[in-house]
Amino acid sequence: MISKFIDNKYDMKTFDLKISDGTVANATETFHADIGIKDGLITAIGKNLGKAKKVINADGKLVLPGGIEAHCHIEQESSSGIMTADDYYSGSVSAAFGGNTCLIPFAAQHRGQKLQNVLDVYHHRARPKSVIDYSFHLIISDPTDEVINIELPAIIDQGVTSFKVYMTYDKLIVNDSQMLKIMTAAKKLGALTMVHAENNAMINWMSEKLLNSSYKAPKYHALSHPRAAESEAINRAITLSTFIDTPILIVHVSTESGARIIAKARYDGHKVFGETCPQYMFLNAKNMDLPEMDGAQFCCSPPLRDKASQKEIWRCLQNGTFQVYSSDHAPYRFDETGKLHAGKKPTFTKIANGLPGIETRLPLLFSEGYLKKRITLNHFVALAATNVSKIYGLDHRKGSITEGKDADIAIWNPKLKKVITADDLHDNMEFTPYEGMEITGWPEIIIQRGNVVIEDNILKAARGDGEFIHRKKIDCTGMPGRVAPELNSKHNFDVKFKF
Ligand code: DUC
Ligand code: ZN
Ligand code: ZN
Repeated sequence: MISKFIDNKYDMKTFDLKISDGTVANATETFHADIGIKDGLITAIGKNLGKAKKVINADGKLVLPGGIEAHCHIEQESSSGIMTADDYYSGSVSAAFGGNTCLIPFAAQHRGQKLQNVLDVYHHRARPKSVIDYSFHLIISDPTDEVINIELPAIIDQGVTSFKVYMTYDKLIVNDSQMLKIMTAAKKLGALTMVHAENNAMINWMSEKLLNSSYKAPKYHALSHPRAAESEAINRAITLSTFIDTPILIVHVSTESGARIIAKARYDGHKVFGETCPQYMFLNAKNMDLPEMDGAQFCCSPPLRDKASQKEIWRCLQNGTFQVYSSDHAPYRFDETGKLHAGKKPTFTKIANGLPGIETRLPLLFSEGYLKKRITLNHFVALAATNVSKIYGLDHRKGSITEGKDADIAIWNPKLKKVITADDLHDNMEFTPYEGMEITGWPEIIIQRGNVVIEDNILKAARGDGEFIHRKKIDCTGMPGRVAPELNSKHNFDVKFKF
């Protein structure tokens, strides 16, 4: 029962922790209250709550749900065998300093691998190291019958209820028939298919043309992944998923044309979600026009676009086309372990793809989105945590400041100004694409299940304090979807398809 504003109700109880006098915000409301925490849970929200073993005074601060980072690559081997620079310790510490209390990185299947072995490896990597809670999305690159019909259901039963597929990259790509097979399984099992949507043939065609004319520098990576490659693939992925009426989430959308396809599908009632990332809002391809190999630091896929695209992506975040805002933290250092793994001067096709950003995701949005009045504080919270908790089946535990939920809280100082610099960040990278940006508003105190993770700029949590969170199946209640007439026995001569 909500006890907000009920005075003295909790006088007789002693909380483990009380956060007093803060301005609390959820995705739907903002109010002034104290929060009482006991046994890792939020047990009271109100005034004059009574005693606590520890009290944090949040006067003048914003008390928000801990962020949930739903797209990041941590201690993951790429398909070319390069390991990301962050393991579950540095990745989770950096996430926590950026206002997060939960992560959902990828557990990547490479061809020939059994899903259970893949998941076990990632549990083994995360369990002893993560300082905050975590789940995983699978990456499926080898959808054999065995994988889809036998291995995948077992993984979903273990609370890993989403997976990513790629429409590009030679060692990851799944074709349309495989997509249909995977999506049909997702429909049956209550899982969510996440899609990296770029047309592989268009990328290869452009890359060949550029290289044949000796355009090899990092900045040409941006040209080699045309906007139309993204929109074509988004259209195809959504067409396949809506044909069989199964939920789909298009990750890291960088184009207006792609966003429009998502918006139209949502307007039509389909179970379609969209995600974008800070790099498409704060950076553009001009950042790549640097001497020598320096532009490699900005190579990511889909690539950075232009200023006009930035504006459109902001608009689509504001208007709800994108429900998810993630960092896509893919940390590859600017050396032979990462960006330059294929030599000192590789062509743009051989540069590791991805940008770091797990610690800057929320401060960037807070400063440039909320404080500059592009979005409300409640929308900030929705994008930081609540939407992800609902879409990915975490809302029984996380995503809002509500009695009964995990006491995962980030206390923000809305007045603190700091210039972003790689030296101050806690990931294992030596650069940040946001170097030199002045940001107002930073998280100062991070609390996970009632325990202080960060206070006074000091990490208080230990390796392994984070726990694996079993996620629920995907709930698309309220998204009507449509069964294709050919699959609907009322319209198809009574053919009954067995999925
Ligand atoms: N896709 C991602 O999701 N991250 C990094 C690179 C990529 O292709
Ligand atoms: Zn991707
Ligand atoms: Zn990614």
